[in-house]
Parts: sequence; C-alpha cells; structure tokens
Amino acid sequence: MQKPRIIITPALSDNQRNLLINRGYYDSVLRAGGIPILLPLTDDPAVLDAYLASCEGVLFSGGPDVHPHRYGESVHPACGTINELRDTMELYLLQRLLAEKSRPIFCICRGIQVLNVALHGTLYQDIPTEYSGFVFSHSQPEHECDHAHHVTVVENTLLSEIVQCSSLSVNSLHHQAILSLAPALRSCGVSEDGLIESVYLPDYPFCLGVQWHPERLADHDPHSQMLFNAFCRACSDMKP
Ligand SMILES: [Mn+2]
Repeated sequence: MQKPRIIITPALSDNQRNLLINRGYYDSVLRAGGIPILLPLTDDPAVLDAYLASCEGVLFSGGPDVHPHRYGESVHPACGTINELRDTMELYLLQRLLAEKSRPIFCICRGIQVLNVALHGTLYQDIPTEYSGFVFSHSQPEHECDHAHHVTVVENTLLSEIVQCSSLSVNSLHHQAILSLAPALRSCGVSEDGLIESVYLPDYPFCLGVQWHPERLADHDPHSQMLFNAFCRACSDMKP
C-alpha cells in the first residue's frame, strides 16, 4: 500500500527567520507508516489548496496562542505570543477540511485549540489566571518527554477506541485550554483537574484533538504512538 502523505503546520522561531518542527512529529508519523511534509507559513489559498490536494491527512502542530478576536474576545494581559498569519492559515485549512470531510485531521496542543475555535468554541487565555479549578501546572517543560498528569479517557469515543484503556499518562506544555467546547465537538479526555484534554468530531472520518504532546512521548510510550498509527491508518483507508 502507498504510504499516506501527511502535511504538518509549522512553528516559527523566535527571530521569525526559521520554520520549526519538533522532530517527534516527523518521527512519529514515519513510525506510523506515513510521509511527513512540512507546510510553508502562508495564507495564500492557492498554495494551501495545492498542498491539500496532494495529501491524505493534515496534522495541526503545537505553537503560539490563537488571537482572542477569533473567538470574540479581547486580549487578556496573560495571553501569550500570537501569530495571525498562522491563525488565518490554519482556520482556512480547517474550513476546507471540515467542508470536504475527506481527509483525516489530527490536532495537537495549539491544534486542539484552533479546532475548537474553528467550530465556534472559546479558550481560557491563561489557565492559572482564568481557571479556578486549577490545582497543578499544565506548563511543565521540565517533564516535556515524560509524565506530568493523567487524562481520564471517556468511554465510547474515538480516543477510547484507539488507546483501549481508561487513563493515560501525559505530558503538559500548555497555558491555554478549551473553555466552552464547540457544539460539534465531543470531549474524549479530561485532566484530573477538570480541563478538556482531548476532543473528537463525530460524523467525520477521523478528527482527533489532544491537548498534550504525544509526539514527544511516542518513542517510548505505546499509547502515544497508537494515536499516530490510528491517524495514519485512517489516512490510508481514505485513499481512493
Ligand atoms: Mn495538561
């Protein structure tokens, strides 16, 4: 079988001169049998349409905060770095994907937040200052590649089907999270302190979001690699 081509949205270096991608995204897709392809940072629909036409699946990677005006709010002082070009690019890609329903989608960290905003949900702009249920830090860079907290897996969801267990040990590198869940999305994973950490879109071939970073765990954690395997399998299955 031909390997599915997976396009991945890029991050930008602090000096804005380099497109970046953590190698875990590439390695996890490669282990899953896919071909990872990094996108340029552009909001040109003709370019994005061409990339979409040439791929079987789209991975929305981690990155800066979505501009709050995208969900009807002003910028909170604790909101982090924003890249409006990337907002425009990713919201365009999602709009196309969700309309066509023909390519699997995997959304990681910022990705789950963009997905929620694209479907009319909202975000906590900063967990420590806006979420009263906050009991431990969700920003644990010292545990980038190991356990930071648990996620309870909701039964009978896309996530439970994939991982076949009721609890996951995850890392945590986010200061924002889903506040109001988009009406079309379903929660499929919740942290010990009550934040939505995973969502999926029913009635779509494969659309999964996770708030943690499985790409940094997948080389030693089977449940993390299972997410990439299921995504790439779905991409292969959709190939004509
Ligand atoms: Mn977390």
